[in-house]
Amino acid sequence: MVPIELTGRSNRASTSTGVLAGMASGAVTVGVAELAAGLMQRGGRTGGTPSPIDALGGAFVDRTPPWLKDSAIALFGTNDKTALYVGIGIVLVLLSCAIGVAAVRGRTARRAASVVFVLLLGVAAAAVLSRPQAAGSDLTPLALAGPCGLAVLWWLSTHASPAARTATVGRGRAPVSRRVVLGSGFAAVVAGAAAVAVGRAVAGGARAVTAAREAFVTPRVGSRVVVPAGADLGVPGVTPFIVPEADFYRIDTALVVPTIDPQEWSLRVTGMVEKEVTLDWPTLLAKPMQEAMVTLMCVSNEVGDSLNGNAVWTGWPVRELLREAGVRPGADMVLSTSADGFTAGTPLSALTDDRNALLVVAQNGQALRPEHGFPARLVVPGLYGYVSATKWVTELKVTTFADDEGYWTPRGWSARGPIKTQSRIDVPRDRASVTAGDVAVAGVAWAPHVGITGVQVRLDEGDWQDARLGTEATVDAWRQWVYPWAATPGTHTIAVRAVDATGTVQTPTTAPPAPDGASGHHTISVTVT
Ligand SMILES: Nc1nc2c(c(=O)[nH]1)N[C@H]1C(S)=C(S)[C@@H](COP(=O)(O)O)O[C@H]1N2
Ligand SMILES: [Mo]
Repeated sequence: MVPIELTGRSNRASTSTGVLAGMASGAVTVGVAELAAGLMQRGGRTGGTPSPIDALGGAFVDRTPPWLKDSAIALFGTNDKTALYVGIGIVLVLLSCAIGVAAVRGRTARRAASVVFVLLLGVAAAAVLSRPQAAGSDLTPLALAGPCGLAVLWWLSTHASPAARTATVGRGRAPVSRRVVLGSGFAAVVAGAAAVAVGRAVAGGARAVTAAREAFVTPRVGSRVVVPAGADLGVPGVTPFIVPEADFYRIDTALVVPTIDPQEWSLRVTGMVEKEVTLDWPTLLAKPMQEAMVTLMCVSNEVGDSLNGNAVWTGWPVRELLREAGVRPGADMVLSTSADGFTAGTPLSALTDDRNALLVVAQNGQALRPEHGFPARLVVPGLYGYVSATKWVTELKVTTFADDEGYWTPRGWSARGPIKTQSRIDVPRDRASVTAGDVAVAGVAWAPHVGITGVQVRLDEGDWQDARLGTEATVDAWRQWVYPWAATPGTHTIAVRAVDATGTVQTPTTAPPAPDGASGHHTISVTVT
């Protein structure tokens, strides 16, 4: 082993080593963040902008004064975005180098450089959180990348100086050779850059979707849907009357969420029509839109489960689109197809009657989330999702039940799927223990497009007692209910049943989800102490 002289200049790492340490740390930080962000965007699970680079770019553009924006466009034309990214890249490289050069200047300088590094992460985090539809989970890439980048910075900068390399010998560890330090530094730069490239490639079209969703302006509607006072009873633990998009259940056959740039999207109306119609995005957005509150239900929902949710949907009535195409006599079904090949067979009558089946573009006033069908999907009151709620919809074929079938029909599910009247106890939870005294038993009940007029609760083998209902918003939405229970010590069974607007009482007969929806009373057991 070559002994190292601990004198003069050799005691300090060179500026170039510092540059390498900084570049390596910066590349690893950005690489890990962009890779994680790309995977998140690809998974379609994000509403906001998890890529710190995109977030910084977006935040910068938002804060750019108009004159600068205009001159940037004048200078770079349609390359203005490329110019922005190049600019961000240059700034990041310079900052990384400065941090690295400082970090090899000894302990105190290294600490200071680390503080600056963390502050910059904070700036990136603020940019991410400032983006439209941002969620806390969008910070995951930065949370993963920060420690990695810092570790690279520390390892390289502590082993960069000859003094540090020999110092490790004193602690009984083998010194890290200069060659290993330099080699690791270069490898980290290359790996970081590769991760950036992979991350951005993986995100693919998801990026176009993010941009399009940010630019989306929810269309105006003639009359807004309002949640009537008392629809949400406010009982703690009960499913919110309007379920936030981020919490809305998701069911589909898509392994990878389709990413559709609305500029490339179109919907074709084909089959038994007078003339085929192709609807593109600007044309759809210019149509007179409506709002409808509709509770969406999955046929796979077991009694007591929560594969369902209520939302306000904005869209154009499907009947108007079918009117434009002109339905020919004899048709009784519309086979809707999604960009990923899924199909649903919906009775033509459910799309043309007055129930306001919508070609939806917004959920609760926001552009549809990618996983809920962006840019457009169907929502049909009263029918299970598998026969009606096609997401990423690209074709409506007017046809017959005799000639065509939806995706799930040959897989053991019935061709027609009206939603069964059902009710659920949300609180207390099954097998919960509660203290004796006043206990609110509460939940939701639904009979979409028919309406709920009563909910009854049975304790042990007692009589059915009326629960108090939340205000009805529309017949297409569920209703909350609450039953004030004077709980006495012991183990009790609680069952619930709904009564719909036709006076029909929910059946006690149990059925599994297949082929046309589960039935039976949701029954729970509670211990009172
Ligand atoms: N493209 C597509 N659309 C689809 C499905 C699907 O698998 N692919 N599943 C349907 C089913 S079974 C249900 S219950 C609803 C669920 O909609 P959500 O994920 O927005 O809650 O979407 C429907 N639309
Ligand atoms: Mo479903």
